Amino acid sequence: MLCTMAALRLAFGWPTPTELIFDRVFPKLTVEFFIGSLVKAGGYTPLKLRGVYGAIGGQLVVAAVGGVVYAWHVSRREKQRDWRFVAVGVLVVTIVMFALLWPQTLTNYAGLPPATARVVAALEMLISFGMCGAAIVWFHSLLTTSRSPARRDAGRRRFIAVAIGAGMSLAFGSMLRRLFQIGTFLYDGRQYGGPGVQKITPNDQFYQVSKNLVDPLVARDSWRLDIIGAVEQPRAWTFAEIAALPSVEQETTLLCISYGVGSGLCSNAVWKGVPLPTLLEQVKPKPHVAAVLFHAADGYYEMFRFDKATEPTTLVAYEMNGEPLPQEHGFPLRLIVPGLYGEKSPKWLTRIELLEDSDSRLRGKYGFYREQGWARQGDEIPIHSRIDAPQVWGDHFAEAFVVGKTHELRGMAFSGDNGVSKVEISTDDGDTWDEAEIHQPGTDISWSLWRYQWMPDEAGESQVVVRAYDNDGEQQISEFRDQVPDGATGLHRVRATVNAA
Ligand SMILES: Nc1nc2c(c(=O)[nH]1)N[C@H]1C(S)=C(S)[C@@H](COP(=O)(O)O)O[C@H]1N2
Ligand SMILES: [Mo]
Repeated sequence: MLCTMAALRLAFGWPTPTELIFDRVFPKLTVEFFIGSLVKAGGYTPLKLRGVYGAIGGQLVVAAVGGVVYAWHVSRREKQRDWRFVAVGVLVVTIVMFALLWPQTLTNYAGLPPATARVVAALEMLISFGMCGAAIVWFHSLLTTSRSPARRDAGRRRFIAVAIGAGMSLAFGSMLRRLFQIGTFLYDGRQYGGPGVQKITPNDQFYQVSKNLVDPLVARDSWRLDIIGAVEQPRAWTFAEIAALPSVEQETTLLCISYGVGSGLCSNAVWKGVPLPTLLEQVKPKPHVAAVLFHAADGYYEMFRFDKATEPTTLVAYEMNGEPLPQEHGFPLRLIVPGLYGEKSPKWLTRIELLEDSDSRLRGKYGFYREQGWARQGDEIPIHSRIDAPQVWGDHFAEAFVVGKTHELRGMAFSGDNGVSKVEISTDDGDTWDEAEIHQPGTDISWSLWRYQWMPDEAGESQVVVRAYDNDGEQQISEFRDQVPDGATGLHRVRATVNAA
């Protein structure tokens, strides 16, 4: 059964029940429980791995119980085997699992359109649970010795059973290794920061956040994007149809709600794509549309208010810094939603659903992260600023400053979707402030890079602090707030040691 699941996942991107169960359960956890487990496991990757081993163990236990029940049934009926009993069992388990996992059955890691994805998910379960049933019958008949004439034969049969079992374990192990190699473990949580920060983040250094064990590898030709729900004319587009529409190029910064003050889950790129309003015009939204709910190939779903979807800077993007969207950033197409936390910019987008204000999903909280309790207080990014250079280690500069010498401080400032008008630096823990130079200004929806020449005039310890203002002159919030669950606020403070010349 496990071999079948792994093979279907590797060859065709069919979702494994393990992944569907994870995604079904994850939104039901509270954000506090999730972060607590993550910290206990020592990070998101170790937590994901624990989940995988737990799930594999769990499936072995369930299959073993199935085997025991079958053996008990067969011996009670004094039969040699009973295919009917197994077939009914497999069907019942498939139906129950499919019903329990219904919302997640849209998942297809090759990017099949949602309706087909549902059929494929059902087929996957039927085939892999069927494999389990067949293996139980077959191993049982190999291992039952009551009717075999000679003891020698029984020994031989046992040997064959063990050899096949071992061979399958080896095959499963190697498929698991392959899945691990293409898994998110190597890049999920990648951060971008430090003295090397450039205005435009290179694609391979762009920060990365994924809920998945193995990210989708979408087949662009069979992939479709559809818009359904409260619209007059629902429709689906092929990739070529979207690429043929008038496009824009737009520099936009993304920032994850898990961005901690001074950390690196934030990057900036030039995205090319089609403004979402262009697609919305074609489907004619009904008058009382209040929100957009989107779905992705990995079963990810989130929503945001409708007026954000009608802004010309909300894009369906297919290029990043002049290249096709990299796989880990949402190939072939993702949403770019300026001003909202990164979780509202779905990658591997497959479906957009417009919801009327009467939709019950609006009143309950709905969304992969929203259900957990992230962004309860709103999904808009507040003003942020960060010191990137000289090199910072934890809460202090890596190297000491020298009295009378000029040192260049550098960093970024970002306000979501309201530009950056001013950046100020304090070298005395916020007692006095001096304006920094914005030498690489951004747009309303992208970060600005600033620099400041500091010549310390006395030796000792001090705190360097940065704060920014947006285009309305609003000042960055200085009160510290943890990133969990509503996103961080507070100023980036870095301890500096100043030595005498
Ligand atoms: N389909 C899908 N979209 C997704 C996610 C995901 O796991 N699956 N993660 C979200 C989160 S939490 C963030 S912060 C951004 C990260 O985008 P990036 O990895 O391209 O930087 O993608 C968002 N879109
Ligand atoms: Mo995120």
